Amino acid sequence: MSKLIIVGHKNPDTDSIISAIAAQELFSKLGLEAQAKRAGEANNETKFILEKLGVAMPELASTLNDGETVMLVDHNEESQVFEDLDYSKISHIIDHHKMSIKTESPIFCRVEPIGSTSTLIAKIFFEKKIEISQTIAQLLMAGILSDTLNLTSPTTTADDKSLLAELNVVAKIDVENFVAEMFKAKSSLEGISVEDIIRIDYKTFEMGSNNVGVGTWETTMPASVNEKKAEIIQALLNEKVAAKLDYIFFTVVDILKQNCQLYLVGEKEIELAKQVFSGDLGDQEMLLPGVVSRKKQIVPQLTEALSK
Ligand SMILES: [Mn+2]
Repeated sequence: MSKLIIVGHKNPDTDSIISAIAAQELFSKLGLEAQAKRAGEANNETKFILEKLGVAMPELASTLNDGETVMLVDHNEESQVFEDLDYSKISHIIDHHKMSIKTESPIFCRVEPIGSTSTLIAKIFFEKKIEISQTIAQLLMAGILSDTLNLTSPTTTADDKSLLAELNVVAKIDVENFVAEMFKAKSSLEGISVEDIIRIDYKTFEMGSNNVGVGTWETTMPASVNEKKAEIIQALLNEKVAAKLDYIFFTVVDILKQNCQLYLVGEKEIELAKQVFSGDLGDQEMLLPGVVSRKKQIVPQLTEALSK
């Protein structure tokens, strides 16, 4: 029998790591040999959650061994897949992003417009009536709360809310306290360099004929990041050149105030931002009230403008 390697996207966020761990549990209980891996260094929020719940960090994904196939969780875009992946080995996708990847043969695929991949894994547990351990229920709740910013992101659906409540019958956590601790860990800059700030939640996208990088830093303390704005903008400019990007953007999302500052590194970015968004333009930045989701409120709008 082949072994299923389960892995989330590069620059992994909490949902990407947790959905792999929970999928390992789910598919093992369904009788497959499954192992969760990660496609990069985990962030401080994810480290906090796994430590608190006593769960081991998955090992780094690498070249596949003979007889191994891959389940992609929380992504299906080529630019986000771990290095060294043989695309013919993709056998499953579980995701909540737009479809992008082409596979060489038919695969198992479950994609829904839902707040997190963790929500989707929880849904499959309940549909298949597979028993969920307390730890897995707690992990899945953390994944949902992280990706939906405690159910406030516009990506949040009714399923996220109802499955979160259903999971807590088993998980038994104090959600408000847990979320406050998670967001504190997410906002911590301990051990984080300026390069880390832009890399930790960073994705590249094809928009029309343009390659565009969009980094995000979600925080309850935007001032701690804004202090380093000049250095961050320089690091973004370096990345733009190194990766031959047409545009690079960065958002500092204020989780509590529900807005973001869009950092604008140069004239091209300023012009595009003026065309696409209606926020107040400041010094190399634009304030976007109500904008917290890269997936719903930044990327589609930029893509539309750059595809004309
Ligand atoms: Mn996700």
